[in-house]
Amino acid sequence: MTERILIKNLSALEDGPVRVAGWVETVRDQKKVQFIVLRDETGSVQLVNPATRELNDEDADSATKLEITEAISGLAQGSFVSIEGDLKHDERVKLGGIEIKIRSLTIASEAIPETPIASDSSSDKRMDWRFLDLRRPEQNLVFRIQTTFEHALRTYWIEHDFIEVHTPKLMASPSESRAELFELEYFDTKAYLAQSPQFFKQMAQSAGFGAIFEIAPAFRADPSFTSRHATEFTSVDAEISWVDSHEDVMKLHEELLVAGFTAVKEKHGAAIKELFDIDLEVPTVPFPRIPLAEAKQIVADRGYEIPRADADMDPEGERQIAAYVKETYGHDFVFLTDYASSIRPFYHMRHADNPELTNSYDLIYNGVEISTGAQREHRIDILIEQAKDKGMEPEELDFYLDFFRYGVPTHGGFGMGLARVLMLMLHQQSIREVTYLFRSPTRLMP
Ligand code: AMO
Repeated sequence: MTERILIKNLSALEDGPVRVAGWVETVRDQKKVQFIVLRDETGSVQLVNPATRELNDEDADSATKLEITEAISGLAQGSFVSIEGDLKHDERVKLGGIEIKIRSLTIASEAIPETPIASDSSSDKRMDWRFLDLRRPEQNLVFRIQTTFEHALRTYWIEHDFIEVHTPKLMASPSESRAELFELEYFDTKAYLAQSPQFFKQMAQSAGFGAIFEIAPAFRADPSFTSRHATEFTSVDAEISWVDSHEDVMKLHEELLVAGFTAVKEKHGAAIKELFDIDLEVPTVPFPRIPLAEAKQIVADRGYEIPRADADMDPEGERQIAAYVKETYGHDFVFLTDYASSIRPFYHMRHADNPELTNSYDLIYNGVEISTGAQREHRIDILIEQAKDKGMEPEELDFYLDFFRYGVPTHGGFGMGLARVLMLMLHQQSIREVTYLFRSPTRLMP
């Protein structure tokens, strides 16, 4: 059998025999001629078949032609077929200026004619039928972009001597807080699903790994239904040794994002414009940095009062500060820095001259938090004090505290939600649109 050609590569070929395979998008069955639009994972192409409606003694091939015609007449949208035929360039063909005249057709799998979802189906219905929803070209592009983005991050990390780690997702203790924790039976004891790789990325610092990264699932038993929360999400994590402050972490973070966005723009910029009508911008460095207290004042001056002054920015506050940053610096990203220790985890280093503040940041992109980063407290006595300060029992954390008892460099890092980056990059309403299979308090299927 001739080699299968991806549809995107057809236009570069000369007229002649080809084989393509994919699923049937539409069939137009006219009396004298039949048209199929066939789509594969790279694009769509028009197939044409001059219809043979009855046997003709003068044509030795008429039985085969009749069979093909009848097969096409009965083809349901969504069926997967393989076609051999003759490629012809023809400017009059609207779809890419090429057409394939069918010589043979093999049906790999017939679809049920009634498709369960349509373009106006609700998001929930589409999620129920995610495999069909994913056939949309926009969805296909999302996951190509994700692949390119992750590849670019990995390339950056490898070029900068990072080590990739795979930390366990089954844990004996919570990694972030007692809230939002999935607990499960683990033989005759309890286990928890990792909320982040936090403790184990810090362990790598004590192990002398220097700089590490991980892209892996994280779990949060978050009962809320928002556009930015999932109960399982892909977390992009990095941790580096020998930082002087969170500034070193932010520098890494922005360089990494520039690498990711540059690769996505180069490879998919035209498709993003075509399918999402977005001119993707590669951010410039340095990203603006604003201390959280100052950001809250800016937002207040714009007339928005954050509901709890002692708390984190709320979503509207994030939108307001992003609007300010866009107007003032023309930038889509902003680091909000120096969060109050009262709203940060015990492992964040506090300011030497003001323990009320931490060496930490959140990164906001197009008005939504995509990441948290910090310099970590590496001095065991202070770390224990900070844990107690947060009402934690140091005994429970002993395995973690050991990492700091046998020598550890200064260090810091960040965790970033992959789906949030994609959602904001592609102006989507929710992370569920850019998550392969979304998990929420009420969604465990498919
Ligand atoms: P944090 O809890 O802020 O920090 O999480 C880091 C980033 O992970 C993403 N994220 C989520 N994405 C989807 N659904 C969720 N339920 C969800 N929760 C978090 C967000 C968020 O900014 N250990 C620290 C990071 C660090 O300091 O290295 C941590 O987990 O994009």
